[in-house]
Amino acid sequence: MSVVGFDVGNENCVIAVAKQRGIDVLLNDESNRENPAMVSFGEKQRFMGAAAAASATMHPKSTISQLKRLIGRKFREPDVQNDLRLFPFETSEDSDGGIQIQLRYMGEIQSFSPVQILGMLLSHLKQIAEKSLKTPVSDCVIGIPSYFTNSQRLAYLDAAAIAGLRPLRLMHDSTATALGYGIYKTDLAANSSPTYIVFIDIGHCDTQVCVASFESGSMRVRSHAFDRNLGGRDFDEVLFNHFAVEFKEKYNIDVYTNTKACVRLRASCEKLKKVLSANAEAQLNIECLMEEKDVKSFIKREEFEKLSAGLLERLIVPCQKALADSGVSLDHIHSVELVGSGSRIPAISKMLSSLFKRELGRTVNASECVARGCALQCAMLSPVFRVRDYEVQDSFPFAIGFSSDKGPINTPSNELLFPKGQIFPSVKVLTLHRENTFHLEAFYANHNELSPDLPTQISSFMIGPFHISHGEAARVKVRVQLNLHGIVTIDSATLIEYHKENITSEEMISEENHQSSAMKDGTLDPSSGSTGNEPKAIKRMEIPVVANVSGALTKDELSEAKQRENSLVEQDLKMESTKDKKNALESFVYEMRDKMLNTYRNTATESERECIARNLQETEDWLYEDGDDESENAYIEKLNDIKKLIDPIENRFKDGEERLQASKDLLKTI
Ligand code: ATP
Ligand code: K
Ligand code: MG
Repeated sequence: MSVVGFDVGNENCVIAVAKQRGIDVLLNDESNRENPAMVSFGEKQRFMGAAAAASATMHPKSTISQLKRLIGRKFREPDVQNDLRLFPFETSEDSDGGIQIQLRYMGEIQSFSPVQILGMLLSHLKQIAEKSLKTPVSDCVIGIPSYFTNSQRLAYLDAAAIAGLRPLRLMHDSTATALGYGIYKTDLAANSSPTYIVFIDIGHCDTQVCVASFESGSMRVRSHAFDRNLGGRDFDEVLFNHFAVEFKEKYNIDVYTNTKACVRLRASCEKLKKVLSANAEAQLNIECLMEEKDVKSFIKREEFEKLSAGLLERLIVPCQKALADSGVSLDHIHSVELVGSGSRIPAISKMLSSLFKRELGRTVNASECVARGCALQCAMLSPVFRVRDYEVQDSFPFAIGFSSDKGPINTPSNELLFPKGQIFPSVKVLTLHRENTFHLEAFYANHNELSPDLPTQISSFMIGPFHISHGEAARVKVRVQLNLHGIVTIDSATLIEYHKENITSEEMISEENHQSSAMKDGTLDPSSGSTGNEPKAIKRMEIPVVANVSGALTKDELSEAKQRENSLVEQDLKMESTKDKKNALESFVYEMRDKMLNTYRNTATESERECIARNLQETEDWLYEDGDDESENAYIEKLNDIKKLIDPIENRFKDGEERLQASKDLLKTI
């Protein structure tokens, strides 16, 4: 069983694996370490990763990228609408307000949810890993942005399940980076006070900042901050808009009205941006962009930097926020590590090093750190692997509150159930005074932290039914968890009845020390987390909990999605083997044509030669016309037909060769 980490980016995916001697990044078929995060639908088969990227400009409307932007989101959210305007593929709203992607496949328009498409991508990454490692891959850790909501996290788990993966943890990208940084840095242990590091990850669509502290044998995330809508692609867009305006004037074309032109110009602007990272100026040349016009232009790095001044300015915000939330002052920061390929723009590091008043650290592999950290975490969580003891404490970036039919539930100090910055996984036990079925509601408590257009609701739970015999003396203990994935669950609800005269316990919230509770046998210890002196229970009973979770697939939906994925895989395999058969026929035609002219020249009669030459020509013509897109069997039959004509000649030739050899051998013995 392998131990694998996946960084699924909006643009690039990286796969890392833990081996005894360290972490390796896996290569794909093209020998690249990064895999384009794309899925493309051809007429009769899908293409993934590098193959999908190759068909993106040819089939813009059926090539899906930047999946993380859509996963676990609702169609009408303004952020989503903004993204959809940029995407070349068609979408619509489903009956639950979710997103459906429409594209042509097998001769008709078909719909897929972002979860299904992410499942395809994950399954592709899984295949690359399995091929490279030559073992099945299932246990894994997958990186996610720290700002993902409960539904986005659930959607990731569903997509992983469709792909046949078992995530041991969905891990915040920056936490993974920090783990990879800290575990090998034994010098951090030498200091008596913690070492504070800032990690800044600028990806294709987002920016994530985190402050982490390192001590001997442990690390702890102090804060996460982010800008969900600021990444490399925004710099591409600056160039795109600049040239769109220029081309309108210069060539009188409006690229905004033409999907293919948009896709091509965007791709060229991204390339241009990369050129400008290493050069002071860059040329743009696109043949036949639209209306049969070739376009040409040129830009200096200076001008690009001026155009992106507003974006650079925005980068400051999450950096300052992370620092402020961590409570660590700038002069206590040991180093600032810049990662994510979006950060390769020179103006970005210039701006950040003046903001943090120092040279930026470059200890971390900027494009592989997330996957490497995930693989390490997977090794730590996997029972089959031994890693040195190292404690990872992550903190949750959103405050989570609970309310019941009776109103909000707060701690005695009037705090929320999981305040912002809560170290997780975390278990809290609610002790409530209820006499029959009740509801609990989990929600993100601070709308501003969340992004104004995301729903604050997380899940609702129905606890019950139950019956009590001693009204006053009964309490319900609800075990609430913010789990390793950052998902809110209710693990259990227990009805506990006491002797009436004994009851002292009021409604309360207590924190469960999950290390010690793990050693108990799963039943709830009434004293856990409380100050002790609790009365003896006379009766305890498990109460059913029904969760109404928004964002997750039901069991039936999940198995349906898995089935659909299986039949898509089958169709892909069928098309692959059809292609192989077609190629085999084609090369057989060329090989035989050559042999008939050379090797078999003297073995075949003239009429045989003519007949076969005619047949080979006919087959070749067929391959380019009617036979261009035929069934696997059609190619096999054609191949057999020609073989039947050639076999007698081949046999005669072999006999001749054998006789020749025999006479040679005879000569030698004489
Ligand atoms: P996300 O983290 O948003 O999910 P991702 O992890 O796929 O996305 P990265 O691979 O870290 O993103 O970065 C991709 C971005 O980096 C793209 O916008 C790409 O254009 C940009 N990029 C790559 N190389 C360079 C370069 N040399 N100069 C400038 N930008 C670059
Ligand atoms: K990446
Ligand atoms: Mg990334």
